[in-house]
Amino acid sequence: MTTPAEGFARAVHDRLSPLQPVAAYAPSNIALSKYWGKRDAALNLPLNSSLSISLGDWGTTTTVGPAERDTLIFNDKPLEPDAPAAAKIWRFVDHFAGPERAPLAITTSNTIPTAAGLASSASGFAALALALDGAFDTALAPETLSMLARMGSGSATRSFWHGFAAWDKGHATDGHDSHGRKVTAHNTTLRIAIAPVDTGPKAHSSRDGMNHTVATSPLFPAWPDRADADCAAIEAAVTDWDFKTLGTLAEANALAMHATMMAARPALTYLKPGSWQVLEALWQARAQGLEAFATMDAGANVKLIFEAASTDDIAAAFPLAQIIDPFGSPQSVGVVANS
Ligand code: 2P0
Repeated sequence: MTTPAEGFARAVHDRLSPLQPVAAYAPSNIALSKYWGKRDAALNLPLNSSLSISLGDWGTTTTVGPAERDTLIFNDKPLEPDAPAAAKIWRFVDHFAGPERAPLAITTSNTIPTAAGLASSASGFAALALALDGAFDTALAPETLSMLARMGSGSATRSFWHGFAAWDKGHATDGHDSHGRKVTAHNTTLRIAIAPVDTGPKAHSSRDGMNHTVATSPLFPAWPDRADADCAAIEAAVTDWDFKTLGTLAEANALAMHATMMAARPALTYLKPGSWQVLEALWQARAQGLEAFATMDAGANVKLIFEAASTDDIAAAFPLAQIIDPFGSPQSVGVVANS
């Protein structure tokens, strides 16, 4: 069995003091083909591959630098080291820089509007890995940083690139081949709209939700192969740019993931009546010719997928939705400034 500490030690050989404060940016992402279920909980190894679109300038900026004692500022508020979110972050830092590391000051802030109700662990762990790489001058490749960020949060593997990214599940028991990679598309017309349904904290973390689904859902055994097939077909639809196939498969994949959860015992659902209202409205609009599709994650909000030409129709049909252009001159991924 490989431990996370061994996984990190293989990639980060030197135990250095941070040279300088470094800020790094990583975008959040939304899966078009979902990650749901782990084959190794300690290393965060998935049972299936997944594919996402990054959210441009919706993401996280994190600064890491030398300090007299460990401090962590999260969205302008100091976080005590034993708060659950802080403990996860410091564990990651200890793995990266070694338990004997010098004290660090970490400041992290999200540009994702709170009202969007999106989780930020994906961009958070990606930005942290990029900032640590800069501060310790380890100069690791994005794929290696993605592999390390996976041990903070699985979806972070896909937050190292703008545009489309795939997380190949890999086969090695030590997880070295389970990381993200950029998927190049020649088309930049994809747009996302977040239809807010419930922006409060969720009752079940996605980590607990997926573990419960794997352990108890009689529908789960059908999921990993189905999800891998969807992922490959969605990647082909991205590279060939077949938007209708992409959207149709993404919506079906999301509903299949939610079906595995609803069949869990006891049942688990992140969707609320408002989620179904958005879906009904979408399906009615689609029957009348609007080419748009939906995807939902471990929360009640519905994300609409469409092409730029449908933006006005989406804004009219879903006036509360926040529209994101993933390709609109976002801040570059990686180190942004020496502060
Ligand atoms: C995804 N989700 O592919 C899926 C779809 C939620 C639903 O990745 O346990 O926070 O830290 O690896 O990455 C959310 O799970 O879970 C997620 P951990 P993570 O985006």
